[in-house]
Amino acid sequence: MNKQDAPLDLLMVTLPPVGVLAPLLGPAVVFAAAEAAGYKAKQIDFNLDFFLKNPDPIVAEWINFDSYISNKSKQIMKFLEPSIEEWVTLISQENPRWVGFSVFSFRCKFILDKILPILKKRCPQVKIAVGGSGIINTDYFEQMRQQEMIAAYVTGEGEEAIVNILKNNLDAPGINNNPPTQIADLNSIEIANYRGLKIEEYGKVGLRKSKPLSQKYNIFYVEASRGCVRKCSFCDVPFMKSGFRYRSTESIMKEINQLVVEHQANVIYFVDSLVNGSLRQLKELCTAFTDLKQNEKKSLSWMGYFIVRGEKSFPTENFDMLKKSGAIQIKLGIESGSEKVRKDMNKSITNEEINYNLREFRRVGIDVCGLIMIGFPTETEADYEQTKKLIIENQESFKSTMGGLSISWKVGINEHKSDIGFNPKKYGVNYDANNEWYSDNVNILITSKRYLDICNLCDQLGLINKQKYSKQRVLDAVAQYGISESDLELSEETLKKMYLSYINKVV
Ligand code: B12
Ligand code: SF4
Repeated sequence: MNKQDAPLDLLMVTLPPVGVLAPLLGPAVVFAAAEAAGYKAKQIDFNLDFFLKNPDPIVAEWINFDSYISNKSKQIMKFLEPSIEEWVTLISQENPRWVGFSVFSFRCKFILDKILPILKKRCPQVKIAVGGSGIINTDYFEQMRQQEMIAAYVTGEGEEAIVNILKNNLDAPGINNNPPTQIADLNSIEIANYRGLKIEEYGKVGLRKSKPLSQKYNIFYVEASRGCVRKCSFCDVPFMKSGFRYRSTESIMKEINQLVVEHQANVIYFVDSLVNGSLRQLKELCTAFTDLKQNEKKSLSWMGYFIVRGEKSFPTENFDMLKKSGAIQIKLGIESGSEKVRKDMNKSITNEEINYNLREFRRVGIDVCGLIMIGFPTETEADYEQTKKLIIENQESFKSTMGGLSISWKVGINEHKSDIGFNPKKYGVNYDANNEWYSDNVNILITSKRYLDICNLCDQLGLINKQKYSKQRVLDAVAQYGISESDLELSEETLKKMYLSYINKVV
């Protein structure tokens, strides 16, 4: 039998909900690894399909959908049910040996819960593997495995795991709760393969349709490194992608050249946890970008995540180097305006270092998106005020088309593979009857009050909050505690008392 007639070994599927700025990298590299190992594979993006088929307001609701807190699930299901039917039909027509669901974040669990029972019923012969950053609560996935809803779940890197799965070697590292190992040499990984995806639709559908940004930019994700050089207490990267490793500049540029030639990429979005983990690699990359732009007259820019560094390790000329190489947007991990809170986060950067970075990015003209976290368990009202102060003092740095702030509403602790998730008591964290965490300083009411307050501040200053949750979502969450929008205007002290009286009553 030639390969064309052979049965399909793997159908890789991108599960919703996730953005559609560009095709996701995770499934595309797993797909590439399966093909390189000689398996017959196809890939499809159910998430993009949902964007293409549904109106903007539904997509807007869906993209920020969080089934834990939203009361909108019935409304969403009306739009999802027909899609789920079609997706299951498509899988049954392809009839692969394995379906590989790529689970981008914890939010995708909702859709898994809906699709798996239908798929199992209609295609009992198809084996199901799940992998991706969303595989955090291994108890849940182990239970799904025991109920035979899935045959394999993968924690950690998927390139070697998928090959073991296709060999039916389910005792291999990273599969079904076996501890993952790490790929030491990132240069050995196959380059992402987007074959079969509707590449031309990304960045242009749904919410993006009306935005001129997307017409100008043809964005692709690239990964230059894995892991991180720091260990912030709220972050799962040190546990999920531990050990900082990076690819050679040659291998990265080979991928970028391919994206430019085959897909006319003009913006590279580095998905690494940080692009300035290795200063040597960053300098090499900047030189390679500058050369490519100059020698081949290519219009190419890039964006990525950045850790704040002091002037000694990152002098001012480095900011000029970033600009010259085509950096257009940097996501900067600031988290809090309070040095004390950042210390508790194990992120010991000073306010002076933050100000230095913001000043320099402004000087050279690179947009900054500041990553801010409201309501860390040790954050007092005075600490929170310092965060507001930092934003107000540096507002000019966040005023740009691609910049702004990304303010997260609730610090993820439950089920999180982070120091705070493993050791909540160390940070004074307790749980209430709704399984929401609280501490002496912070609870869901106080976090919500601070969050809405800081969103108001952004509006007043004309800054965009990139990670905007709808106000309704926050109000839905506090309504469980009998708290209305006007109650959130009460003082923190009063809200603390109301919260304590609620939990004491319930417990
Ligand atoms: C780029 C990115 C984004 C972008 C792009 C998403 C998009 N398409 O628009 C933006 C900024 C929009 C974004 C948004 C969000 N993100 Co985000 N994002 C990332 C980031 C930085 C990179 C993802 C990536 O491409 N990685 C590189 C690829 C190669 O790795 P990978 O996806 O993990 O895939 C590997 C394995 O997981 C595995 N694998 C993947 N799929 C499969 C499938 C099978 C079958 C197998 C076997 C293996 C396998 O193999 C791959 C290769 O080793 C990650 C952090 C990180 N460094 O990974 C966070 C991350 C994925 N995001 C995260 C979150 C929480 C979010 C948000 C929910 C934040 C929020 N509160 O709004 C939103 C939700 C998405 C949305 N609404 O669009 C979390 C997920 C945590 C979790 N466990 O749920 C992460 C891990 C960051 C973090 N540490 O907290 N995100
Ligand atoms: S928050 Fe950023 S700097 Fe801190 S450990 Fe996570 S990825 Fe690294």
